[in-house]
Amino acid sequence: MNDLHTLPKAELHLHIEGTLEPELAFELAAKNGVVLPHESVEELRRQYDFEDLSSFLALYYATMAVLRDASDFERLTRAYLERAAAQGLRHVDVFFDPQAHTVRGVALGTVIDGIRAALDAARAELGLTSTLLLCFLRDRPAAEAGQLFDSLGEQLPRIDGIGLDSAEVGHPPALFEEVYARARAAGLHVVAHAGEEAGPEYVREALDVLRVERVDHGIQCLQDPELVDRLVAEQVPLTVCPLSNVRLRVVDTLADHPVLDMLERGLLVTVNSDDPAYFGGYVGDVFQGLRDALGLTDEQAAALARNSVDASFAGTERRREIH
Ligand code: ES4
Ligand code: ZN
Repeated sequence: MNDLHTLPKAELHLHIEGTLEPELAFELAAKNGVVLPHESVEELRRQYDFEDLSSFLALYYATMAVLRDASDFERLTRAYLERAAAQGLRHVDVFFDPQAHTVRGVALGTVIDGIRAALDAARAELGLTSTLLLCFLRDRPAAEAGQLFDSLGEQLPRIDGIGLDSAEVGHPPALFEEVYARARAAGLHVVAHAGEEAGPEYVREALDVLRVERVDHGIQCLQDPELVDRLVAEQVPLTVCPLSNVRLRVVDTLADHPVLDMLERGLLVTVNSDDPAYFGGYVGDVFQGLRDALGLTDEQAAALARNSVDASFAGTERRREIH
């Protein structure tokens, strides 16, 4: 059997703030004089028993309050990249949530300086390439997303694309049509979360209105056979996150997860960790979990790894190099 941790692969759905392990959270809280509403690392970990997406998001936004200066973002990102490289990751498209930091007084430049420093170092030291994707929070006003995009200025060339995340139901993709059009006109990559908790109509809107290149999650497409046919025909990459789906109770158990059926059905599926510090594992652990729970074969593992590289924003040359 193949060693899943050495299979060359890419990660396409990873929120850098979701890589904040409790140990680092407490260390940064002490450094920055931030009080976490938990007694200890163990008590914080005990909170990781989520009901749904919004119960997770509440803890995710509260805990990231320990991130204050550029060195905090750099440490966070470095720690993730080291784990990623150790599990066979050769490229990663990294999401970050600027509004979750600017609303608490941390400047956008500070956030990007820290993350970028770590991404650049990983390229040189670990041979791990990356892109940086700015996510708009869909449960905040679309006008705020537009203002954020306008305010990018000298930061614009430091990002590679945009995404859309946070609480999905009631915040459909079409609300963000204008800012997506501007991002596309600026030559940025465009992706969006759709079909995680909300239905197939959100996936259609992301494709037709936002004109995304990939759909993040997308698993609710399975409710709509016509949409599945379209996603197969157009080979739209889906960044599926099996451990996330189980922890947020979108799917009952890993053994019930449809990801391998989706692969066999001809969908361009990739597997990803989403928020690995919160959901029980990094990408290598996701592959291992699928082997243990669903009997992932070597051929399926190779197909998922190949898809992840093909659907990444690594660029033609780099994709060829990784294969
Ligand atoms: C997220 Cl799992 C998930 N879904 C939507 N938005 C998010 N932000 C961070 N993790
Ligand atoms: Zn996500």
